[in-house]
Order: sequence, then C-alpha cells, then structure tokens
Amino acid sequence: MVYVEQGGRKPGANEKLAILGAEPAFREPLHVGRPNVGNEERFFERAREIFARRWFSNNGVCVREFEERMKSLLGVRHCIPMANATIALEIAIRAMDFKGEVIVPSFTFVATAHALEWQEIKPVFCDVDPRTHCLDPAKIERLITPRTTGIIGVHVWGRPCDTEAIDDVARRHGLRVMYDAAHAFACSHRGQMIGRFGEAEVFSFHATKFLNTFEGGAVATNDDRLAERMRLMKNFGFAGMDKVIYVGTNGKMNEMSAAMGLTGLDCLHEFIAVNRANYESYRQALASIPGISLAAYDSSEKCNYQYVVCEVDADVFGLTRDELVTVLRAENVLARRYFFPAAHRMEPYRSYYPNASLLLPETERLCERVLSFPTGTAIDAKDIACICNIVRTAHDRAAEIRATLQAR
Ligand code: T4K
Repeated sequence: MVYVEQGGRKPGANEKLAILGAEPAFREPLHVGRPNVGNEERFFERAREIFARRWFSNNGVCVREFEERMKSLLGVRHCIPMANATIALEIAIRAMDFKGEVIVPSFTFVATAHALEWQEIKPVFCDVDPRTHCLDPAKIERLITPRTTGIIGVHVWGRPCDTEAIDDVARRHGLRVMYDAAHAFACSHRGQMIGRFGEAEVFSFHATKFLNTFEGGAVATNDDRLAERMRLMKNFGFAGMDKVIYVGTNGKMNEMSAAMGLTGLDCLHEFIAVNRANYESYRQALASIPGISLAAYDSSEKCNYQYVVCEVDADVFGLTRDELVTVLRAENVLARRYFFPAAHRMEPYRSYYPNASLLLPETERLCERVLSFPTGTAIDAKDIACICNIVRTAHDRAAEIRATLQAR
C-alpha cells in the first residue's frame, strides 16, 4: 500500500537495493508496533460520553466495562486494569510478597527485570529454551538459593512457557509463580486462556501491542485475596473514603485508555485475522530463503500473531542479523532486534553480573539472531511481499552488500 500511494518501488522490482544505491522501497517508514485503532468513530462516541459524565479516572464506567469484558474473554475471576504493564508487574510482585531473589529470563523486555529491581529484589537470570524462546524449566533449579522466593516466566511473542514444568519446580521448592504475559493477551495454552496460569499474569496494552489502550496493562488472577491486595495497591491503599489500610501507588487505568481498550476489543477478531494473514504471507514468502527461520505458532491454540519474528543463521543466509537489519532500514523497513541486548547486558544488571553471559548461552545466541518484522493493520500483503523480496535479494547479493558495508 505504502509504495503505491507514496511512489516507492513495486514488489519484485527491488533487486536494486537501497543499501547498494537505489531509492528506498518505501517512502514512509514501516514500523514494528504501529498501533491498531479499530473503529475510530466508536472511540470518539465513547470519548464524548466520558466528557459528558465528567468522570475521567478512579474506576469509571469504561474501566469497569473493560474489566468485565476481559474477565469473560479470559475466563478468570479478576482482570484488573492498570496504567501500564510495568506498574502492573510491580504491583503483582509486591502483592505476591516476592523478596530476596526471583528467577526470570534475560531474554525479555527490560521491564520484567526492572519491576523487581525497582523494589530491591534481585532478578536472577535463567537461560531460555531455544525452541520456545521462553524460560527453560530444566535450568531453573540450579539457580535456586535460600533467598529465592519466586519465578516469573515470560510468554515471549505470545508463545506460552512450559507452565507445567515451571509449576513442578516451584512446587518442589516452595516458590510462587507469576507470568509476564505482556505479549499474550487472547492466546491460549493447552486449551486454556493465558491469564489463568501461575498465581497472576500481567498483560500489556501499550500502543505497540495488538490491543492497545494508548498506555495500559492488566493483572489477571483467580485468587480473590491477591486481587483485593492489588486493587488496594493500585489506588494508594484506599479501602474507602479517607481510609488507607495499605501502602500503595497509583496504578489506575484512566477512562480514555479504557475506551480505547473497549474499541479494540470490539475489533479483536479482525486484528487477529489481519495479524494471522500477515504472518501467513511472511511464512510463505520467507520459507524458501536459506538461513531464515520464522518463529512458529501452534495453530491448535488461540494466538494473537502480533509478532512476526525470524532467526537469521548468518552462515547460511550470507549476512548477519545486524547486516540484514541495516539493509531493511535503508529501505525504510524498521525491523527491530527484540530483544537486544538481553536484560543481563543492560544496566544495572551488566555491572552486577559481568559474567552472566557464560550462564546464558541460548539467550546470547538468540539475541544475535532474532529480528521482528512490521505487521498489524498498518501494512498489507503487498508490503509484505516487497519486504520479503528485499530479504531474498539481500541473500542473493550478500557478498556485494557485505563489501559495501565494510567499505563504509
Ligand atoms: N514485559 C514485556 C515482555 C514487554 O514486551 C513489555 C513491553 C513490558 C513488559 C512492559 O509493558 P508496558 O509497561 O510498556 O505496558 C516497545 C514498547 O514501548 C514496549 O511496550 C514493548 N514491551 C516493547 C517490546 O516494545 P520500544 O522501546 O522498542 O518502543 P519504541 O518507542 O521504539 O516503539 C517501537 C516501534 O513502534 C517503533 O518503530 C515506533 C512504533 N510506534 C511506537 C509508538 C509508541 C508507533 O508507530 N506508534 C506509537 O505510538 O519498546
């Protein structure tokens, strides 16, 4: 779409790459994480109602409706809307009484580790399973010390952790388990919606997520007492007018955000259908390119397909992941290196654990190989065909590209 309207090149015509001196394939940048909007008119109607009610925050009509709709979609007793997933993680961690050390993957967005560190709890990084990109349960046990209180798994790309194996380790060592499900809203695992695993699961509705509330998040749990603590904590500990019974913070979602969430929920199936179609287009077009392997989704489960992620095997493809990213960016395809660098290579963890990479070989390897492609409602099959042609041409002309990059 972009190249037709804005005068870029057509699919199949990109054997002359921008990195080698041609015009970029896309005049405007194609982003990973372009927000899905849904029915704008319906959002504005809700916004007008919010103005009319003069009720902008503190558990308003839209927030309550958003909570009800999430609860029924996920089949959970509570799904508490929050201001963003980072504060939702912080609140859930505190409500679950995590202390000392907590085992987390390093192959995640840094917010997972920060939510612990912010509360002076030490994130202990565990390696991931190269097949799932999620926490490797077989590597958890060796990291447990007398100070360990819990495990936080991350359902990376919406693909579930091995929750059964994690529960098993946790049970044997008396640890509590929660999940960072920032990527996994509307996904299922073993036929059950994500939101029901561990004691709590945290979703993100950041602008870049397939369902967004501009900024937002939620914690799902089936535990009434935990839910009650989290509700108090997200509202300064207020248990009624002028009555504070707990230490708290401000984790509340506002009404405009909830209105955006409701508008997104109205179109949820369309967003997923578009993501799935995009994923299929990438899968078919990339399948025959040597050295490129797309992260697969289990089609027997529910999935939001919001991330199209591939691994680049540099020896086979001819270029490294970073070189391919440079090629794509020259074409205005702003592919991202999620997650790079891994959390253990960011501060303050890098200074705390200078030798962590020795314990995290799979994380290190993945961080050098993964790449996320643009998807969502902002791009279409023709854009994807063009992007995949760029990748194929990059493979075909790898030697020339490498020489050009080295000469820079
Ligand atoms: N846990 C995990 C596993 C997570 O992935 C995240 C967030 C969290 C926890 C924390 O959730 P929140 O507290 O954010 O709710 C982005 C997002 O900001 C972040 O939410 C997300 N994960 C992470 C994977 O990606 P950046 O630093 O890469 O964002 P940025 O600004 O570079 O934007 C990404 C792309 O999206 C760019 O190409 C531009 C485009 N974009 C972005 C925004 C904000 C748009 O087109 N429109 C927009 O409004 O972190």
